[in-house]
Parts: sequence; structure tokens; C-alpha cells
Amino acid sequence: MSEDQTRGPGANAPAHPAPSVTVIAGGVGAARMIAALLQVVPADRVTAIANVGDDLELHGLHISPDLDTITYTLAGEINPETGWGLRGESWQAMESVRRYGGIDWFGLGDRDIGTHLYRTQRMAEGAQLTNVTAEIATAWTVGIRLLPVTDDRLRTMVTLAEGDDAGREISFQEYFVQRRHDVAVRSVRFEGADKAYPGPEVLAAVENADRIVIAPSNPAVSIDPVLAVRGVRQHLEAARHRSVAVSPIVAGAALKGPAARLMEELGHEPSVVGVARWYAPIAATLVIDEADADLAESVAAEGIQPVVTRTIMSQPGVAASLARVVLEPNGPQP
Ligand code: FO1
Repeated sequence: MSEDQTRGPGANAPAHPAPSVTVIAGGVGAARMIAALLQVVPADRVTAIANVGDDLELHGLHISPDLDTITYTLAGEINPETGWGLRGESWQAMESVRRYGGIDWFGLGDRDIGTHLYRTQRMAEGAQLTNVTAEIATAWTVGIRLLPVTDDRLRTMVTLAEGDDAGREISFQEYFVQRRHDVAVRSVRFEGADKAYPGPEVLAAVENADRIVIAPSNPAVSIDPVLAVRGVRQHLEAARHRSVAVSPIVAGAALKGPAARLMEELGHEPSVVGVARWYAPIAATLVIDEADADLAESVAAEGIQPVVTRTIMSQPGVAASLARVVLEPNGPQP
């Protein structure tokens, strides 16, 4: 009998095991938040539940931008200039598409296309997106458990507000990439949400997490589609006391993308106070940037505890300290 067996099961378990963390994730902001968490928590304690409302079918391929952005970032292979796609890309396939007059406004690099070919083929064979995502993440040695929020079809749709296009509904990528999110929006809808069930491990990942982190992603088009999947919002409401959100808005502006503009167009205050109102039902704590320290009291008035710290993860040293704050917003416990 080995020494371990004589001491019984769990004898080698650390006195304070690392907390299990579940991140509610969009794309770029979430990928950076997860990378930051991995500086302080082992990867096998981290689950990400990711948005699939940005997904699209193009050139016959199933493309899952947020899943791929997270995978490539954690693999250290994300294109640092764009925040999406792979580094060191070539664009020969797109040049051929352009030659034939095909759709070329959504840029797919040659390396990246391999991911979409594999995903599309596996799904055509009948594999679920959850399984294919795990296969892709494993191949990139990502380490965390990466879960699409649903295996069912869910698509974020955007209704435009102005000019000749007023009232016209387009897909998220037509809004975000083709129109460079430079058009006014009247409303957002999650097509398929009423029939979308959470993936097999999603609700348990919310129930069992020591800490839930709502990543600094766009509340309207990255986090809300995750919440729209059956049962997810209710599970997050029940787990509110374990949940910390990180504001994607700093000093009234989004770090990346159209979050502030969209919030305003959809009738929300484009500030940490608007974010507080958005997340108060599902998070007990909101981490806001030092630039918004003067709004902490207004955040608290929304019924969510503000924690002020540096949040801009592109600045050196900030990511790890933000991750520590997110894990222990009330300071290190004895
Ligand atoms: N974003 C762009 O702004 N332009 C693109 O051409 C583009 C291509 C693209 C290809 C694969 C992929 O995984 C992501 C891509 N993105 C592109 C980003 C994508 O639109 C994301 O949904 C947004 O960044 C929002 O999260």
C-alpha cells in the first residue's frame, strides 16, 4: 500500500483549493479577462460560457467568432492587431473569393479558414457545437473548459433606426463588420432564443462555480444573448451573490466596439451606472475603473456593490491584479 493510500482519499488535496470560476463571455474583452484569470487560477478550474449570437454561415462554413477569439487568445495565436483571427495570416482564399465577386466584407484568413472547415465538417457529421468546440480548444491546448451557451441555433439580429434602412433587420455581422457598427440601432433581438436550450454542462457550470465573472463584454450584444438562452438568466439570478461583473464601459466609452453607443441607442445610460442597472439582477458586485471612481455611489444606489480598481488590461500589470480583485472583491480572506 502506498503512503498516499494509507492517508486516505484527498490526503494530497491542498488546504485551500483554487476557486472554480465560470466566466460569462463575449469575444475580445472576455478573452483578455480569461487570460488574466489564468495568471492566478489553474486552467482546469476555469469554465467559459460563450456567446454564439455572433455566429454566421458564410461560404458554406459555420463561423463562431467569439469561441474562436477565446481559443486563439488563450493559445497565444490571436492576431494582435485586430483582436480576432490568427496571427501571421495570409489572405489568398479571400483574394480568390473577391476575384469571383463573392462576399468579401467578412475577412477570413487562410489559417482561420481551416478552423471553420473542421467545425463545419464535424457538424455536418452530426457533432454538437459543444463537442467540436472542445476538440478545437484541445487541439490549441487551451486548458479551460470552453462551452458555447447553446448547441441550438441562436442569432443576434439588429433593427436599424435611421434613413432608408429604418426598420430593416440585419444580422449581427452585417451590422458589426459590413456596416462597421456605424449605423443607428433601434432594437436587438435574439433569433431562436425561445427554442435554444443550454448546452449540456452550462447550467451546472453556473450552479457549481465558486465565482461567476461577467466579462467586460458588450452587455447588449455579447452578454444578453447568453442570458436569453432558456434558464440561463434564472440560474444567474439564483447565483447573484457569487457573481462579479466587470464594466466594459470606462469613462463613458467602450474599450472596444460599439457598447456605449448601443447602450444609448437602446435607451440605457452609457456609463458604469447604466452597466450597474443592467447587471444588478445577476451580479452582487460591479468592478469599475478608477476613472469612474466618482460614480461609485451612483453604482451602489443601483443595488450593486462597486469596487474601484484599474481595469484596462492592455496596461502591463493590470490584468493579474484585476483578476485577483474579481476573485476576491472584498479583499483577500484570511
Ligand atoms: N471583425 C471585423 O471587424 N472585420 C472582419 O472582417 C472580421 C472577420 C472575422 C473573421 C473571423 C472571426 O472569428 C472574427 C472576425 N471578426 C471580424 C470579428 C467578429 O466580427 C466579432 O464577432 C466581433 O469582434 C464582435 O465580437
